[in-house]
Amino acid sequence: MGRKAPREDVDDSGMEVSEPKEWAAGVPGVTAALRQSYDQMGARRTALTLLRVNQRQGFDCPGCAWPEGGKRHVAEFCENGAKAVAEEATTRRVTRGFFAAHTVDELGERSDHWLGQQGRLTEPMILRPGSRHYEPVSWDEALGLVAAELNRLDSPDEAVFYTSGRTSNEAAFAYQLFVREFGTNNLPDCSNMCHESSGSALTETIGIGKGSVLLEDLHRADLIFVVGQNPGTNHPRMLSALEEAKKAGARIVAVNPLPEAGLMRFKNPQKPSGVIGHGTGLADRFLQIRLNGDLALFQALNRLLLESDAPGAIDRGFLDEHTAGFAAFEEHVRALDWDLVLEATGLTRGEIAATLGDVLAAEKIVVCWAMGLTQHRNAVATIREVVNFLLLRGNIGRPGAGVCPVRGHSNVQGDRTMGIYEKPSQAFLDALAAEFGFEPPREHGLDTVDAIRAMRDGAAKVFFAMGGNFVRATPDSAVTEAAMRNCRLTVQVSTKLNRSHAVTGEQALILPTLGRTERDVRAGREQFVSVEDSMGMVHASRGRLAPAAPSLRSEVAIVCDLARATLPGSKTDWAAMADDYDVVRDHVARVVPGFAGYNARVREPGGFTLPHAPRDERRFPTATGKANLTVNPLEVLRVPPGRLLLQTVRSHDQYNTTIYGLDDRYRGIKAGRRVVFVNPGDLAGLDIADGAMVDLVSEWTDGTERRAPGFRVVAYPTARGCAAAYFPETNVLVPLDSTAEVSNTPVSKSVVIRLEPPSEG
Ligand SMILES: Nc1nc2c(c(=O)[nH]1)N[C@H]1C(S)=C(S)[C@@H](COP(=O)(O)OP(=O)(O)OC[C@H]3O[C@@H](n4cnc5c(=O)[nH]c(N)nc54)[C@H](O)[C@@H]3O)O[C@H]1N2
Ligand SMILES: Nc1nc2c(c(=O)[nH]1)N[C@H]1C(S)=C(S)[C@@H](COP(=O)(O)OP(=O)(O)OC[C@H]3O[C@@H](n4cnc5c(=O)[nH]c(N)nc54)[C@H](O)[C@@H]3O)O[C@H]1N2
Ligand SMILES: [Mo]
Repeated sequence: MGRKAPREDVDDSGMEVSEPKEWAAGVPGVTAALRQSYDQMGARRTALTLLRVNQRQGFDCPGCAWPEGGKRHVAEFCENGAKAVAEEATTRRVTRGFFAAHTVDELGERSDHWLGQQGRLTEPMILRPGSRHYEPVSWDEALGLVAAELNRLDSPDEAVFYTSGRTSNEAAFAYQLFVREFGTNNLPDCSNMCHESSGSALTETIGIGKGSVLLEDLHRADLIFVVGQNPGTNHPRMLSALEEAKKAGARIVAVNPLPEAGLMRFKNPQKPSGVIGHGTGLADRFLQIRLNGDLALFQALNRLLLESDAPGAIDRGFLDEHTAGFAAFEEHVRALDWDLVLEATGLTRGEIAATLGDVLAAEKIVVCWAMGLTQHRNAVATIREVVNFLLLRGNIGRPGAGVCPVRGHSNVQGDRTMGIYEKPSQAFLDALAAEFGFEPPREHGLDTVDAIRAMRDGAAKVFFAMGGNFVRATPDSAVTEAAMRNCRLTVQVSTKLNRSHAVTGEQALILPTLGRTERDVRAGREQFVSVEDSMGMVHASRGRLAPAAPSLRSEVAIVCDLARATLPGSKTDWAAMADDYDVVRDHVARVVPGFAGYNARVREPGGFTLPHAPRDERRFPTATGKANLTVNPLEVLRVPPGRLLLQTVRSHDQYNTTIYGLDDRYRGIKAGRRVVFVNPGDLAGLDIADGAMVDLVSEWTDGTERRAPGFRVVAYPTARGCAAAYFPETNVLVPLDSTAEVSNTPVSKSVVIRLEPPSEG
């Protein structure tokens, strides 16, 4: 198994642009995945590893949080899952020699792609004050330093503990316990930038911040809305579920400014017909909505439902028995202004009326959504309106119907369940206090945006990250980077090199950890971890590969070892937890509702499903004891003349800030990432040619401007007035203060920009 040299850093000079594709997956998907896997790990390891993904005795795919389903195919993975695995199972290594050869400043100048291509981190490294090179450090010294820096803070609230969503349940539970014993609720996580808006809206309206459907509900639905989501790239296995639903007679409505490939046509690589045939045309209706038009769309549908004289247009019995707030909701929606609806959505009345026809013909409706709904200023209001829409026809709490926020990171939902939350409930804290015999802090902690503000202002001095790539994933890159540099100590528990290792506090540590694919042996016994998918199913994950390097520690062990170093007086059995994850799970079973018998049930084939009161019993544990209909004012997001509304999206060749490659196959982009997709009609109006080079300049309400230089304009069939470009390159354009109401999520999907001639040669 030969070690492959990393590809050279690539510029965009060889970029090729062609027509976007109408179909997704099929043979080109499999070929692309295998090519990258061979490249990263050679043929034998590719075969061994990919066959273990999502199998009962294997590991959970680190790609997305889409559930596995009952019958598993021999190869239960998708192109992008395979890329996620290859990225972790790569045979390339970052050694002490690498750090001796590159200063941190040099690393800071490299692209995200290049950094990721260097391979797996292999030993703890330290950047000492004043030094420009990381050097090796022992685990004891590294953890001792973190403990010393934490203990010299004036208050535990001067430390921030971030989590990305790959962390297992066991590691997450131990981590939040350590942080709370230390004395703070400063537990921001990637969820703050992701589905926080969904959690906020759902908790208020149905009493639990999670989706209410299982995989079989999707299979049984009559009508499925896929709103603000690009499953062909980001949740490819969801396409199989949609295909199955269609075969059973479901209609699918795609709501998106972009005609995303997987929704238009899908070739299932797991089936012979998908490999050679024409595939399934998934979406029956495509509503090419303007960015941020969804609140208006669902409010319009709700008004039409209230006005309809079709029998059973709304479910009176359900509304009377199970909901609160109908009168105020009805009054508000009946006064809806159609002109505003058409302006906000960019759709015609005919399109909306036809969609109402789909709705009236459907007994069971599921609405699926992702970042296209959650990352707007009024995201929470929009999702509340989606809930109104479902409640009107009793579409929550019965088979084949419900809300389906499709999560991102493979265990982002489980991390929250385990207590990774800056606003924990008092009941959760009471349970922790009872189990572990300490008084946890009760005040709310900092979320991601507030943590950046605190570091910027010197109110937080130690930053600790359990995974992720904080400086790249967060908005307002220049502000965030300055905030990180303002810290006394920044610590990254990571598998791969990224920009957060190069933009550091006065001192910095890299603590290398095992990934999902690797065998985890503690005290001579093989351990396994567990995760919760997007539908509340909890199951075990066992790595099989030999660890990337002998000195890697598991996340559970790192947390427990750090806790012992930091909290000498702790009564918690940290050493026992580190050596036997069953001990962690026994604690979880007594603290977290729904986990009784955790150790036994997680060992059953397929794991177990967490309880969900609205789904299981049509019980809504909200403040009113009922499902809440809400009033959501409609404001149209108006853009000044000559400006566009920019959304920042993922290409087909990236996982958040990890850039696998430089192609976006479905959108017709090859060998480049600095592109901006604009409607040809808008380009004509702006007098800018397809292929021109421009700077993107964002304009914020306080008069400040931000610039991302050097993008190639691509004429593209996006909705009028709307542009799209890839993150993280465009994060520099998103102002830190531009966040969603209630959820405080950065507004990454509606940034007002203008296109300017390039400032640099
Ligand atoms: N391969 C791969 N898989 C991933 C990820 C990855 O980066 N790569 N990331 C993971 C994570 S953490 C997450 S959160 C998910 C993200 O999954 P997605 O939410 O699918 O990711 P985005 O690329 O942000 O795509 C947003 C989609 O919403 C549409 N959209 C944007 N604004 C609006 C709007 O105002 N209204 C409507 N109706 N549509 C809109 C965009 O055109 C696009 O299709 O994927 C997860 N899975
Ligand atoms: N403009 C804009 N910004 C966005 C978004 C957007 O749509 N637009 N999306 C937002 C969303 S939805 C999300 S979820 C965030 C993502 O934010 P993050 O979760 O912080 O970012 P990732 O890029 O997923 O993190 C990648 C890094 O995680 C580490 N890693 C990978 N696997 C493991 C593991 O098993 N253990 C540990 N300890 N480390 C590991 C590797 O070192 C890798 O470099 O970004 C957000 N930022
Ligand atoms: Mo996410």
